[in-house]
Amino acid sequence: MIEVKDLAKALQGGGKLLDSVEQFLSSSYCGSSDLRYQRARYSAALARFSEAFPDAKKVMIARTPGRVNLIGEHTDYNGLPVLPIAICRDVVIIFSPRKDRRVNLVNTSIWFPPRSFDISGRIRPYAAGNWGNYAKASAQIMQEVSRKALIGMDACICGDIPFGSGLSSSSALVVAVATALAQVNNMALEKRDMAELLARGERYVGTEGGGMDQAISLLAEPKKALKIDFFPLNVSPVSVPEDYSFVVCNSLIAAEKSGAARDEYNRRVVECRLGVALLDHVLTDRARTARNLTMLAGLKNMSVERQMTAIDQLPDKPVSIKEAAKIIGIPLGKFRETLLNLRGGEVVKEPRSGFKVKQRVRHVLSEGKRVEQAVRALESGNITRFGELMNQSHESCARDYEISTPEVDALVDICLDSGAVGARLTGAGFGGSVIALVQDNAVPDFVSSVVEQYYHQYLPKERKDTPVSIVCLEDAIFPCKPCSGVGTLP
Ligand code: NG1
Repeated sequence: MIEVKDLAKALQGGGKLLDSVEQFLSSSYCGSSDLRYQRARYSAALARFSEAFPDAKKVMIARTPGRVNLIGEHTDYNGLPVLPIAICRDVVIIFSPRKDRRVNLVNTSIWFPPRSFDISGRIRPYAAGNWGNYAKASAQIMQEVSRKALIGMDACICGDIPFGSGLSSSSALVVAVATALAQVNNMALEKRDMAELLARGERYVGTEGGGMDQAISLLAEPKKALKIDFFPLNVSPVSVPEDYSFVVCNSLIAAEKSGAARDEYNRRVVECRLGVALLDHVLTDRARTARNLTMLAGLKNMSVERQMTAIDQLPDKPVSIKEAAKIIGIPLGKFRETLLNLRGGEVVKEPRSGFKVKQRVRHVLSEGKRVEQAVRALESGNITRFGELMNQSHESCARDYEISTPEVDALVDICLDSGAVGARLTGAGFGGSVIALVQDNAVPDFVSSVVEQYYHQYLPKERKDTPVSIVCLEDAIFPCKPCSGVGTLP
């Protein structure tokens, strides 16, 4: 642990911890923000920590980055790969162990009021949408895997990942709190195990997410994207072109994962499960040998042509679970239950109009292929091809998976018109951010053009309810290079 006073001195530019603190801070930025900014930010977090917990004299720090996914959307929970990078925006947690089981959290942002709870094997969640639920999610899963009763901590959180923007601020928070709890309880967990664990843990908040966000926040490497495979989790670093930036452009349409977007997300999960059941039926060979397909990933080694032939046999129109059970020829009761019950305990409502299976499966399988092609394009330095694949991915997300919005589509078009080699929505969708691939020396002109066309012209005209004038544009549009994953001090 480090003395609060020594940390404060180092953040002011002096004292015995200066070198180690500056080295730690520098892992937090990738050129778009400077050391001065990080010092000011950490100083504010330390001041807030000391104000809330004046008796704590020694602390530890962890930082966990947000991410942008370059390609591979809604593939992770289907067992197909993704290709994200960690970004320079992160969650910082300054913390100190307690003797009891209490977790006391304060936040430097007024949007997130203090939260306190006790760690136990069954922590009751706050109401949906409460930021404290992400900390509870971490505490509950960490307790689940520990043989002893975990002790709590006093902690201050300071994040600069814009929330509701598809940049995974929620998983960065989950990883930050879990990392801190692991430290104060001397739990030695491999990062890969922790990533799998926290993917499961975050389902506490009610979304049946895959494992991309937690994995990249923990395992990211500077200058590399990570191709992540699932079940089991496996990561392979992929170099990205050094003279290009990934520019994040927030549509400013909030993708709140605690509300309607969560229901839409979970519905996609059920649609994919239904796809698995129906494909298993149509692919069962003439000898009636069942293929035992459990995930869409089970079809990943099929050629594109064979995948398309299989998809062609799925019903064109949306299907109800009753209709699907009839097609497959199995009893309805158990089938409905296994499809609609999520692992976090939520039950998905069946839409009156039925589930759109065919187009969802078409997106997921084609997106899985695009990730493989995108990795090959990067490895061979074919940036134009990589950009084309980003554009195709967006098209598939918008048309088949229906996770875009008119604003996000308009922003993608504006990005391409402003000089991006490729542009697409990133993350769960339903609003959130677009990621654009832009050559470094073209970034300033690109940013001016998008600011003018989208933030000054399009958005105020189309969405009078979105207060662009009070948004800090540096938080809405910023270039990124791949950053490192979780860091701790000492
Ligand atoms: P975001 O954008 O952070 O809500 C979600 C899931 C990912 C992945 C993407 C879509 C969580 C925590 N994250 O990300 O696992 O499925 O959507 O590719 O649910």
